[in-house]
Parts: sequence; C-alpha cells; structure tokens
Amino acid sequence: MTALAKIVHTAPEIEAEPDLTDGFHLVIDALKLNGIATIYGVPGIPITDLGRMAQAAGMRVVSFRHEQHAGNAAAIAGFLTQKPGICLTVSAPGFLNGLTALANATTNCFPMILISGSSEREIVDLQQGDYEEMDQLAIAKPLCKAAFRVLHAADIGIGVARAIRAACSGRPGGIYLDLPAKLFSQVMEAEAGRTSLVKVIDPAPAQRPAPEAITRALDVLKSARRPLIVLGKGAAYAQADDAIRALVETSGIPYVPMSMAKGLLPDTHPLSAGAARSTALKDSDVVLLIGARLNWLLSHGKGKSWGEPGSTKFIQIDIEPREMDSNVEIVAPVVGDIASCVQALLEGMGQGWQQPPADWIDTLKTKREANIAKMAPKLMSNASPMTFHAALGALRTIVKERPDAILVNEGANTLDLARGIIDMYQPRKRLDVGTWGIMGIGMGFAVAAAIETGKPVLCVEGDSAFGFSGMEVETICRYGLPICIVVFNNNGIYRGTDSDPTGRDPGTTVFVKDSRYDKMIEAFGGDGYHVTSPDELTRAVNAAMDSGRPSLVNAVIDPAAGSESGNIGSLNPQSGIKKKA
Ligand code: ADP
Ligand code: TPW
Ligand code: MG
Repeated sequence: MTALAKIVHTAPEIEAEPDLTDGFHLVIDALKLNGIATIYGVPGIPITDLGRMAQAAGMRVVSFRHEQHAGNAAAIAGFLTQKPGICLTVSAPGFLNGLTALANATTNCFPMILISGSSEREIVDLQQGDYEEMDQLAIAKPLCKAAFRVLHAADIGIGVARAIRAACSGRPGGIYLDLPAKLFSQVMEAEAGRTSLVKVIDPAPAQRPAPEAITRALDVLKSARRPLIVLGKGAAYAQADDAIRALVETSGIPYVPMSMAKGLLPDTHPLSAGAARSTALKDSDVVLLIGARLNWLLSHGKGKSWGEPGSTKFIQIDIEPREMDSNVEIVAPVVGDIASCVQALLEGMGQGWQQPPADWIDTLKTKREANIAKMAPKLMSNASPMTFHAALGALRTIVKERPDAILVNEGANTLDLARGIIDMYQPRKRLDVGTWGIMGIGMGFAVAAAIETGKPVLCVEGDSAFGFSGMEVETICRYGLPICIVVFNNNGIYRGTDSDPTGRDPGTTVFVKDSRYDKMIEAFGGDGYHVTSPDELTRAVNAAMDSGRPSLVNAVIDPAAGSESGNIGSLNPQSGIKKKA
C-alpha cells in the first residue's frame, strides 16, 4: 500500500479520526495490487500528481513528449508481457493524442489501458465549455474493446479490475478508462478503500478447445498432401513457444511466420518456409493458421496468392470465435487459447503421425535455397551510397550475433526489405507496424521494449517513419535507454527523387536532402553516427550496441533504390484518366 493521507489533529480531546485515502492513492494501489509496475504517459491537469505519486510509490513512470508514443509504448508492453500496458494522459487533446495508439492496440489485439483524466461531467454534459471539455468516453467507445468511467473513489478498485480483465481475456485489446478530475481528490476511509480494491484472479483464463474440434482439425491435417502452418503474432503473444515448436517439429509441417511471429522458431529452422513464402501459400492444400487472421496481409485467403479457387482448406486456431469464416470458409475452426489448442493437437497426433510427403518438403527447400542464393550477392555489395539490401545485409549479421536484441522496424522499403532479409532467432524480438502498417510506432515501441525486457533494442527506421516519433529521442536520452536507432536516410518517402512538376515546391514525398538525423540525438547527449557504407554501418551499430547508450546512426541510402510503397505498391490506386497519346 502507498502512503495514506492522514488528518493531523491539534485538539487532543477529539477522538482520533481514521486513516484516509483518496482517488489518487486508490488508482495507484489498484494498479500495484494487480502487478502493474509501469505507467507510460504525459503529465498535466488533472493527472500530474497521479504521476508524481505513482513514482513516489515505487512505480516506474515514463514521461513522453507526445501521448501517441506513450500509448504505443503501453500497447507493446502489453504484447510483450501479457499484462495490460498503461498509458496515462490529460483530458481532451492528450486523450485524443493517445487514442490512435489505443485503436491501434485494439486492431493488433494488444492488451492496453488508456487512462485519461477528464473534465467535470456536469459541465461536459451540459456543454458549458469546461477546461478541455470533451465527452471522452463516447469518443473512445467505437475505437476500443471496452470503455469504462469511474465516478466514485469506492469504485476505483472495480473499475481498474474490469479494465484489466477486459484488456487481457479472450482476444486482447485496448480499453479506455475515464477518470474525471473530481475523482482524484475524493476521500474515503483507508480501510474501506483497501477492501474496495480487487486483485483480478486469472485475468486471461485458459479456453480449452472442444475435443471434436481437435479431431476434425487432425482429420483435415492428415488428409493433406501439401500442409502448411502459418504462425501469426497471436502465437507470439500467447507465449506457448515450446508447444508451438513441438507441434511444428512433431508434425514435420513447414511453416511461414507472419512478421511479428518471426523468431518463434529461428528463421533458419529447416522447416521454415519463410524464404519460399509465395510458393508455400500458393501450392499448399491445407493451411493451419495459429493466431493469424486471414486479412489483407494474407490476401484474405483467396486470389492469386492462394492458387486455384477452393484449392486450399483452412484450419484456424483463434480465441475469437467470430474470426472464423471472416474471409473464406474455415473447414476446421478450433476456438480456444493457443497454448491449450496446440497442446491438444500435439496429444491427438500421438505416435502414429505420418510426416508430410517428402516431395512437398523438397519443393519448399529447393525454392527457399534458390531465393536465398539469389538474394545473397545483393546483401554483400559494399557500394556507396548504400542500397537497402546492402545496409540490411550488414544489420542481418549484427542481429545474428546479438539474437537477444529486440528489433523495432518501420518504414516502407525499410520495413518490407528488413522483414525479408533480417533473420530472427528468438520469440517476440521483432516489433513492427502490425495490422495497420502504421507509421510512428518506432520510438514508443523501442522505449517500452527496453524498459520491459532490459534487453538492447535496435530500431531500423525509414527516414519518414522515424519523423513520426523522432522527438522521443529526448525521452530515450533522458532515461538513458540502450536503444540504437538506425535511420535509413534515402531523402524521402519510398524514394528521394520526386519533384514538383511545376517546379515551385519540393516534391510531395521528398525531404531536405542529406539531412543529419544523427545530430538530433547529439542535441540531447546521445551518440550520433553518420555512415555511408555497409562496413561503416556495421562498425557504428556494433559500437553503439556495445556502449548500451542511446545512439542514432544516420545511414545514407541511395535515394533511387526504393520502390513506391515498398512491397505493397499494388494497393496504390491509379488515376482512371488516361493521357492522350
Ligand atoms: P498477424 O498479423 O501476425 O497475422 P493477427 O493480428 O492478424 O496476426 O492475428 C492475431 C490473432 O491471434 C487474432 O485473431 C487474435 O484473436 C488471436 N489471439 C491472440 N491471442 C491469442 C491466444 N492467446 N489464443 C488464441 N488466439 C489468440
Ligand atoms: C500514420 C503512409 C506508409 S510508409 C510511409 C508512409 C508515410 C513512409 C515511408 O517512407 P520511409 O521508408 O519511412 O522513409 P522508405 O524506406 O520506403 O523510404 N501515416 C501513417 N501511417 C502510414 N502508413 C502512412 C502515413 C506511409
Ligand atoms: Mg525513406
């Protein structure tokens, strides 16, 4: 329990009053009771003292420069720890700044709680123009998994408990908790306050699959000639690493990891078909999805990427029943938590399990080796300015030598190429733009990754991507975090070669040429490096990571090397108006 407010009496004849507590302390006590040790946020009215008191009570309170980054930090803390990450903001504008992160957390199935102070209900509801007036609860609702407001100090315990359970149980997601300013100063007896708190028991209960769902799934899997497992970030989140590895190895079924599932098994595993992804998807006849949705990232389970219509049967493991049949028919839905479902499949396979046909394994192996061989010379070029491939070839070696470092990655070419080129070796080491392909997660994810895991962090950032959260380098320096940011500086978005056809302004996708992002971190006492070749890049990143200090490497990339929208140029609409010949 934190220090409790005490009424000081000067008149001895008055009977001693009981110890008191208040809304501030109850919020802190409720979080601590539930094992939540860190708050990410931005201070201001009415939550400035909440942050101070939480710090005084031993919580880690990490103050950012913008709420979106604090929110992203909270979201990825949730992904890494299975406990909801907490983001704390002020009312209206701070709340709105945090909301993007809350919505993104919900979209990605990360457990997080956005706690925002808010203005007085009476004034907000009559729209009388309070300081930072906004009906925050109503605005948050459609953008998160659940939203709650607490009006009485005595309800703080139950409010926090509801938020935690809602964030973690079933499909995880973002929760909004609205705390009006008046709540914080409400006083109640300390003992009553203590008993009002709730320690959430089993916040994410196991959800065991129905035995008949397991039998059905195994029957479909046994009928396969060309089976494939797709591992998604739900599988990474579930922390069922040993069971998943056992399932892959016992079944002998090749697998493809989605980007944040990379490293669940090492990308160098003989059954990894990551480097033969297109062939694996197109030619497979039965696909077992584990914590991966058939959304745009898997071409909705149909079309060219999946071969002839109807040629692929899907088995899906997911905790969310409504995910089944979302895009195509799921012939064997397995609803439950991944640990239980994978365990049940393993048990069902038993002794007599038949390995998949050797020709399928060989096809994928041959394709994988051919693709790797085709890529190899590109990764070894020492040309200056660097291509994406050459720079990523250097970073690939560094990650191989430092497999416990966490890789944060965003950009377009910088993202798509890094995902393919940099092998991961351990679970939950690759954090990226996720389901929305959102730019701006970089520094928030990096800060939380460093704080939650204590491991070194390597951020591989497009120059545009970095700009969305770049001011947080000050936060990184202030907390002295072991984060090395590499900015892939190609002078712009996708490429640095665009121009304004009228000649008036810079092109819409280009930035100031030859910018020195390394000087940004130097302004705050971090270490800047400026490199133009893969050898220099290797030396700089190794030095930065050895030092464990906040560092930023400005890596000059050929402005002409990138392609429009990276790998997803086909999603870019084209003008329907044809130019006259
Ligand atoms: P990816 O982008 O890597 O393909 P998605 O975010 O699309 O992954 O899918 C993750 C899926 O994992 C979601 O449908 C979510 O419901 C599911 N999920 C998350 N945690 C669990 C869990 N513990 N057990 C089962 N399913 C889970
Ligand atoms: C919140 C649209 C997708 S990728 C990208 C933008 C602006 C930046 C690409 O340039 P970068 O990478 O980072 O320099 P590179 O290597 O190709 O040069 N706003 C948000 N999210 C998205 N996805 C965008 C805009 C976008
Ligand atoms: Mg760029």
